[in-house]
Amino acid sequence: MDLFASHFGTYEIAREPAGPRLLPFRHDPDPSPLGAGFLALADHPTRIRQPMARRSWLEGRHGAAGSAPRGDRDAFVPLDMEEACALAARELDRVRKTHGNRAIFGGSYGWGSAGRFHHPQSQLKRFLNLAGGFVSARNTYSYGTAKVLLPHLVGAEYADPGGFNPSWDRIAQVKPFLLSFGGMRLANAQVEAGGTGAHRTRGWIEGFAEARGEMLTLSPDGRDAPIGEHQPINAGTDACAMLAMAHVLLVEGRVDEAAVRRIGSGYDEIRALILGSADGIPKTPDWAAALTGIAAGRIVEIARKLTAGPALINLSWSLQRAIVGEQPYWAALVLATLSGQIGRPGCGLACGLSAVSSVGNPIRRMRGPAFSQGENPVAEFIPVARITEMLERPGDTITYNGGPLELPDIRLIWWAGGNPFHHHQDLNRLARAWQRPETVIVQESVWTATAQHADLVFPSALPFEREDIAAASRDDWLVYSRQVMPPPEGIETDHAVLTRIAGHLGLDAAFTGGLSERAWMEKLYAGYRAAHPELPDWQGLAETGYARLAAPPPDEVVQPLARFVAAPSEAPLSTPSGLIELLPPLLQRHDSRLQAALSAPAPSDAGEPEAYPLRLLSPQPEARLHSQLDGAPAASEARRQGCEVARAHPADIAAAGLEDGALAVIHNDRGAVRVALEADPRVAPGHIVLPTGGWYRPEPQADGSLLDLGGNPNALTRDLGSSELSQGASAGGTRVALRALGP
Ligand SMILES: Nc1nc2c(c(=O)[nH]1)N[C@H]1C(S)=C(S)[C@@H](COP(=O)(O)OP(=O)(O)OC[C@H]3O[C@@H](n4cnc5c(=O)[nH]c(N)nc54)[C@H](O)[C@@H]3O)O[C@H]1N2
Ligand SMILES: Nc1nc2c(c(=O)[nH]1)N[C@H]1C(S)=C(S)[C@@H](COP(=O)(O)OP(=O)(O)OC[C@H]3O[C@@H](n4cnc5c(=O)[nH]c(N)nc54)[C@H](O)[C@@H]3O)O[C@H]1N2
Ligand SMILES: [Mo]
Repeated sequence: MDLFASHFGTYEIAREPAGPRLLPFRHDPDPSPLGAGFLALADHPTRIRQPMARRSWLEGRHGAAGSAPRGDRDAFVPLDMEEACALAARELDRVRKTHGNRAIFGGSYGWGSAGRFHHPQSQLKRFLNLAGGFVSARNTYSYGTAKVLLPHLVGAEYADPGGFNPSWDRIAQVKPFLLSFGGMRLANAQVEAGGTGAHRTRGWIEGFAEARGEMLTLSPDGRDAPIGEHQPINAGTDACAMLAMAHVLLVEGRVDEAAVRRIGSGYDEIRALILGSADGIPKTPDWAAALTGIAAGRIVEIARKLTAGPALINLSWSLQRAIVGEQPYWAALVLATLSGQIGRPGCGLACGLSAVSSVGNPIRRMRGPAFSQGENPVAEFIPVARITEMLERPGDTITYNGGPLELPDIRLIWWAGGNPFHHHQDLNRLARAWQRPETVIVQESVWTATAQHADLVFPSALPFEREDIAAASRDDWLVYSRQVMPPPEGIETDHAVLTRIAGHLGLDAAFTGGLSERAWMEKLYAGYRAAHPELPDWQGLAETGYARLAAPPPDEVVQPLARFVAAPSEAPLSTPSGLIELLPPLLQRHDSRLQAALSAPAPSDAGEPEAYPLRLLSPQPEARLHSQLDGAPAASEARRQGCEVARAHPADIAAAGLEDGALAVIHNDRGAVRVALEADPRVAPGHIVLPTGGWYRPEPQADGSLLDLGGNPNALTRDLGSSELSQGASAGGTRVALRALGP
């Protein structure tokens, strides 16, 4: 079978006289319509068709008085491919010889290709490593805060997303009371890094409902609840609700103290904190009601359910993608521990059920090699979301995970397979800091805002214009992704472009290893076969088009943390105490913001001016993958009058003197964004929902301010870092106001 693999899943290629089409994969029970839209990009007007250079940079005038800043869209000139490659090689060589490889930033975060070989970040990093290395970026925008926090609470073995989650089949069996903070958006589960053969999340959730499982979603947006009941909560106040629930358990004698002390360290301190003997503020349901917007009686009722029978608390990843996003993850662990649910089958705590397709899926994982990046001789890194600070304050020191971290002095930025001018917070500030390096090189297929902010742009073949091996590291499928059509004349794969550039540095043989693209794929596949001998040989794979691992025998699926809870001294955690750290000393010592948040929990938007009445939510877009597929039909259909849609409660729209469907401006001190309004009673009053992915298009206004016509929420978000512990991405914790679109 001829298949195409994308982050939205697998598609069958129908080669028809009128041209190729992508059809749903017959083995996928819940295929996403979105990936089929990929082909619309083939000759889309946003396509980059040849190498381009920014004129003032080319003429050696970048930064000089009167020359256009990066981001000026009209300042590009076309280059011949070989000429552009020679230029890139010369510039890299100049920077490494003048400033050292520590002046090159190659973190290149982003969701490039689903394929293993053409994964653009891996391609770039292999090339840069051969050229002497680069400053890298650590962690993800997705889960960067939890990943740094969780090792302090439960040990490094549970740092990864879903590390201690029970699997969906266990949840289906046990049918716990499922209390979900942030909900489970089915649109999010359509996506998986590296793709999937079968979307199963909808099936699990609907099966849970049919079996009369009870799910309660606490979130500011009613659309987050796929089944069951929805309870509105103010964004950024989840930890307050959780501690108040813990308060109920403590004062009603629902906590088995001996059991908690057996598996947790710091119980007395936590108890003092919750009851208020530490700071004089008991974290009662009344205290939480004012902050969360949930009636005190309702908090009591929910808390009681957590000890009435089996219960599972789920946290969406969005909760930790916020200012002091450590707070709700920590509080949830405290609550799950006090309620006695940790380690019970199908119960306890879960992170990100439905965040992406794989989470909770009871499967064997396809293991195999990635395209080898080699070794990076440069040790310097930044936590991925500290990019603006890195550019603003070279040589300064920030705090990260309990220690100091010096920010490098970057002269050259090189990006392939990501869109920081979509994904980073406070884009107007990033745009200013981004002027500082001497050179920015970007490899892209389409004219994203990042490509527009580059000096040298290389066109890249799109994923359906090349072949690859796709296998999600958390999935049981492997797909031979075929070339649907060749790239347009003059456009090559990232690998081919980097091979040319490497040639100018004498590194091409080392870069390709003497192998063709096809030979690399066969080599990677051989690695998968070594890990899974039951996979067919290359010829067999070419015939079927895919391979899938058999399901694990049920007794092989263990409940994470069960062994530890059964015998903590025999199977200790890797924390200092060997137990769950309910209030680790490090968290309290090293960071004033986090310390404040842990000792006196407050909303994540604390510190934002009261003049901005609305909390901004910026969830993942339903009709796109971040900024990708913006040119496909689904994304255009989701816009109104060509504008991204923001949803708010009818009362908030009326309070701003506006109405449903109106074009409007969302604004604060950092920026302003043009949107079309949708009045939606499911959005809790005091919030506005603007999904990510709109193409940042700042337009100078008469008063000198910038209005983003593309509707990207990151023109408004605060770029503060979750805390000085994890320095994670902080989309949550931003306040905004609404006004009519000017005359
Ligand atoms: N406000 C706010 N901001 C957020 C979030 C949020 O919740 N709120 N979420 C954050 C999260 S979790 C994430 S993961 C990030 C996502 O941010 P990104 O991953 O940066 O977003 P994408 O739009 O997927 O960018 C991928 C880019 O790679 C390009 N590309 C794809 N394939 C290839 C290829 O083969 N070669 C090359 N050269 N390029 C390719 C695409 O055209 C696209 O422009 O956004 C973060 N930003
Ligand atoms: N279709 C589609 N799916 C995707 C992606 C995509 O771009 N498109 N991106 C993928 C990626 S990279 C990632 S990391 C995952 C992210 O997965 P998540 O982090 O789970 O997804 P989000 O959509 O950011 O947030 C989910 C919901 O959390 C709620 N929420 C936000 N803040 C708060 C809060 O403070 N409290 C509570 N209780 N609720 C809150 C919002 O209402 C939002 O709808 O999604 C993946 N799935
Ligand atoms: Mo993500």
